[in-house]
Amino acid sequence: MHKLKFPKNFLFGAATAAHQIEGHLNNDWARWEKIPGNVSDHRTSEISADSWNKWRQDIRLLKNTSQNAYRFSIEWSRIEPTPGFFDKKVIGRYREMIDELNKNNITPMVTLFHFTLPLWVADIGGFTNRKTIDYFARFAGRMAQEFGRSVELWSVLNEPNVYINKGYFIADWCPGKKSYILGVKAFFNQISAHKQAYISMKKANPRVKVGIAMNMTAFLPAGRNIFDRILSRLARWIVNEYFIGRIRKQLDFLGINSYASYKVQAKKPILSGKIADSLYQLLIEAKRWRLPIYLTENGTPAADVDRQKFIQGNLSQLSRAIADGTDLRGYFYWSLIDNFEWSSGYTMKFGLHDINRQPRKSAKVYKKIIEENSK
Ligand code: IFM
Repeated sequence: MHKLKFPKNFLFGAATAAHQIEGHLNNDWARWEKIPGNVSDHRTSEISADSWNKWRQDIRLLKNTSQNAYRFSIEWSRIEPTPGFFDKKVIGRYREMIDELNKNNITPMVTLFHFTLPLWVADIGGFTNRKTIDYFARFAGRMAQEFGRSVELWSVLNEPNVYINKGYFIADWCPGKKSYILGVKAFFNQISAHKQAYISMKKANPRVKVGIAMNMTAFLPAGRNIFDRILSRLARWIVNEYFIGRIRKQLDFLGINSYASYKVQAKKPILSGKIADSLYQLLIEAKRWRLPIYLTENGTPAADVDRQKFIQGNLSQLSRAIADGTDLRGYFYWSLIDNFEWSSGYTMKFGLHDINRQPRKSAKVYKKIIEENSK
């Protein structure tokens, strides 16, 4: 494979989320996943990869594969299990982990909402209740105060568009409330929650860089006719751009989670096929925001041979986008390790490592690319 080109200090990392790897949680998803029928393999996140206890092993996996960054989430329900009570022991445990990452020259990027809520927040209606905006901003400010000196990068909300779609429109994820009215309310309250979180985080520590991890889909018109072109532009605006446009002034960087691409046509089926270099396309489109960009997630649950090609192919698209002027600062593969994939339980395996932390060949392929491109 030819040498790719990445800027000096480029972050090569992997991503996880607390609920998917830590185990031992008592939040709204933990309650929801126990209801029969909600998770396809009838399993729960109860133990998962047990990263709450085995986090040192996770850092070792990062080290062994030469990664220099780790995106993970801090679990609100652990830190603030009841309103206004911030658990010092839990904060201390996350601090230990963050310090260990920094000691190993692994840059942390921290997410504050990755689909789960403390029970006391869920029980007032979660993001459908405007009070949650203030509670979330208070939590975010406190986290910036606690960790702001050791964590610069914050992908505050993870995939608000997916959360609303799956939680309220399709309703096959927690909170599983099928209602367009509630979904739209939660969507706009998340916009406000991001803005308020930005204010309280900057107040607590002006040094923090506040971003988002937005799930973005590449769309192209299937044909050259005007209808396909309008529809494709509309899809891009709704899925990728609207939320970002509303919080643009409260963003220090843009995080993109990329999994899907579609050709769009006015006749059925509306979504008609994939796009070959969708990552490249997304990155070029994202230049319009004039922000530093991180690929905060990108991964595949396919067989490992395909994952190896996926990583090679996608990193070469990134290198091309950088050469064409994208201010891309880092890439986080999803995921470091197999984990609890929401309503699919453990049936989808995205990991560079299996759940017992054994490396797959793709972990070695990634390591090789990182080493060759960090010289
Ligand atoms: O596992 C999820 C993650 O929580 C959010 N982004 C997509 C991943 C794979 O489906």
